[in-house]
Amino acid sequence: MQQATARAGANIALVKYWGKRDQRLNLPAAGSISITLAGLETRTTVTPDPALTADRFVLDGVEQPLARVGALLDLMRELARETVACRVESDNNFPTGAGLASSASGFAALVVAAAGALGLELSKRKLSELARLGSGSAARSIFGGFVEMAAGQRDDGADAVAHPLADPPDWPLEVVVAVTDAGGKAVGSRDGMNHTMQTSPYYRAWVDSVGDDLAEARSAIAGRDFERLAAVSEHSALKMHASMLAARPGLVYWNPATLACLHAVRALRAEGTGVFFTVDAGPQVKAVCRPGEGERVAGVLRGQPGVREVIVTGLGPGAAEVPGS
Ligand code: 2P0
Repeated sequence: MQQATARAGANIALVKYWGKRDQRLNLPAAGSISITLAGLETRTTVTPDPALTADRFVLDGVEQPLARVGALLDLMRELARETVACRVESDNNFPTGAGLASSASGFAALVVAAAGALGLELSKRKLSELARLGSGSAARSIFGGFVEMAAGQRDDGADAVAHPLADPPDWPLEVVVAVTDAGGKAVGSRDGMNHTMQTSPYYRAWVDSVGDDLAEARSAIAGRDFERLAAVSEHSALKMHASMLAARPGLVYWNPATLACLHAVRALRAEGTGVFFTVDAGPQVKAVCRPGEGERVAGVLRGQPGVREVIVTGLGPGAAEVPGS
């Protein structure tokens, strides 16, 4: 056993995940397709320490309740036939909990670092399954570039894992993140999706329509067809938000700056710029751009009222141990 450090990029879904078929194992009700980002990442160090009586988890310098991190460490220790307590130190280079998928990069980095620290040699498929237990979207950040997450059919979740569709250099799209509110969100993803499942009359229609969106996105990615990917991605994002808006009480994650950015992206596309938007369970807008269009789109989004910060990035690799750490 030894200290190990891993990094993982956040990912943003183009075909969204919203709803579960099993709460305990965190099994999604439908598949999803995402892109893993280069610039928004979590770095996590796991240090097995026989002097500790219990695990400790420090995020961005602040001690946190163990919760899902402790449960995942328990499971991985069981796989390694170890009992040693661990110190987990994790840092995000972007705002935590504001709809920038910090749980995705966080749990992906955690499982890779913990596997290294506990001496576990695991396949990426197994790492994806373990990351999913921490957070459904984390299963996707194990891989880089374009990634598909399967809903799976098995009760034990062994087939609810992600797999890569295309590597970043194959289609180097750019991504502009417009941060419209740096604070934490009012309702977390997990509570928000459960509330939508339980109360939204549109939830069933949402789940039933994801299969068609996945097929369309898969085919658009295989053919590098930006216009088709734009259409299906905006449709999936707006449809997910429609299901949330129809919950009781309705979940409204957007603020005026969010909406200003959506209109700005549509206006850019109408003028011929290769760009489309997506929005997760938070107020930030992610604009996905054809290679070379990112800076121009960033300039326009920076000028929208209420936009606090704009981050320009691209597609990145999957989670990996940091050598020599
Ligand atoms: C996604 N989101 O596909 C969707 C779109 C947010 C909106 O995956 O309960 O933090 O831990 O499995 O992964 C965020 O949900 O939820 C998410 P859990 P997670 O990216």
